[in-house]
Amino acid sequence: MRLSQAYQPTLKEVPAEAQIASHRLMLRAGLIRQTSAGIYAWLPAGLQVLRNIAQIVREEQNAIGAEEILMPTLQSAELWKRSGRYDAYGPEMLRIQDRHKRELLYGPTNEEMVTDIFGTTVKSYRELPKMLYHIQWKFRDEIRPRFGVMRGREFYMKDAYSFDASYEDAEKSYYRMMLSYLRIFRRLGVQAVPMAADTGPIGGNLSHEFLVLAPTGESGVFYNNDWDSIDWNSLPLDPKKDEDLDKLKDLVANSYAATDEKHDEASWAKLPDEKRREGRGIEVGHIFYFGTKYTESMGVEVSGADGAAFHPHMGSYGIGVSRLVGAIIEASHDDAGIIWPEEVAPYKVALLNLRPGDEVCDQLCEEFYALKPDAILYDDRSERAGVKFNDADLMGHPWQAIIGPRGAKTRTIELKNRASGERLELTFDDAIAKLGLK
Ligand code: 5CA
Repeated sequence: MRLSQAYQPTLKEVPAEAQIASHRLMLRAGLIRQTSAGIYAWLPAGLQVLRNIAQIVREEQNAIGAEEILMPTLQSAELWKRSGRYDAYGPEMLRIQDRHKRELLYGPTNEEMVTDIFGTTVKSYRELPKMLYHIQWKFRDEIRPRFGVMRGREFYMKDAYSFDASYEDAEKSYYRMMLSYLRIFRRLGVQAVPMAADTGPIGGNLSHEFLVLAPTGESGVFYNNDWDSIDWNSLPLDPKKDEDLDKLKDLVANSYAATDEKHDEASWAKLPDEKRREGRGIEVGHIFYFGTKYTESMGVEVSGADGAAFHPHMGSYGIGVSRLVGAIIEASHDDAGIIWPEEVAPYKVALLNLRPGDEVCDQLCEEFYALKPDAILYDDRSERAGVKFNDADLMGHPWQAIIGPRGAKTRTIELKNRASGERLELTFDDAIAKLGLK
């Protein structure tokens, strides 16, 4: 994309309404605009990041055998009356009436709807297990929406739902999902630690939240630093193998991690000093096992091997996709701007032409840009070099390729790594090889 043509309205001033770095940077870099309290429009670069995150989530969910569906945002109040949650959910639920005076609501989550769909389509234990997910907008009329997309009223969530024949099977689905989550967060370039959690209005008795470690997080966290070093994507754990899921369960049970709400001083005291890590975290995911809570209340049964009907066991598993955009920035930025992890960045490379109008400079830039226009944001604006450097740092693409009139004569490019600040002077060919653009 050519920046001279791109719709990326950056702000020079620091927006007064934004209290935390990610919110400020998302507004300044032109990723989002607020349209009303807690509701945002996503501009091209922000939308690209949102899509990149959703795509990684999708790939890792598919890898454990979950199947994607798409349920609507609007739901019938009837469904929620069947489960008993219509009144229980309270003022966070946005309730709507249609022209026939039928009660609808903008879905805050989809347990009822997916249970109903499952119940009308799956009849036998032979069809189990089933794991369905969708990535869809949700609405919760938060009393105090704040911190930009971190606590919005309308937000984008991946929610998955598992259906199993027994507690044992459901527990396997739960840990299979946990492994998928650990892999997702690692690919997103953030470190997220699962911590035992309360279940709140979703219900159930087995639950973990995933916290991304960031100094501005809302929760205090205490954890064993073994969590820091595990690369979940290269660890040979196979989500299809029960014994590997048992290994994960043991690992979670034996590596202390808790938010301040659940922190247990006695267990913490047993950890040697050098293993203890304290910090703050942002909740980016939450998983629940709640047994037959919804299948019972909504009267959903399937027939068992012995012919007798039973209520399938369920779990639900959420990831805050839009919140993650903010959380990633909280975990990865500096005073100059955003530092995007490679897999989520809107573009891999910002190409800075330091002297538009200089024939040699323009030519080399065009040659570079033509290699992969989808991966390159080409700053071809007639701005001063300083402005381009600042904007590139603000927007946070993993690499900056800097071409000036002097270097252009010898086909030399300067590469700057946004995260480390490292600078390399390379020939054109070496630079494009280094960036994998060839
Ligand atoms: N039904 C379950 C699992 S699918 C559920 O709704 N869980 S949740 O309430 O914990 O939400 C899942 C994730 O959505 C949270 O971990 C958080 O990352 C994100 N989330 C929740 N509320 C908001 C909000 N107001 N703004 C942005 N993200 C949110």
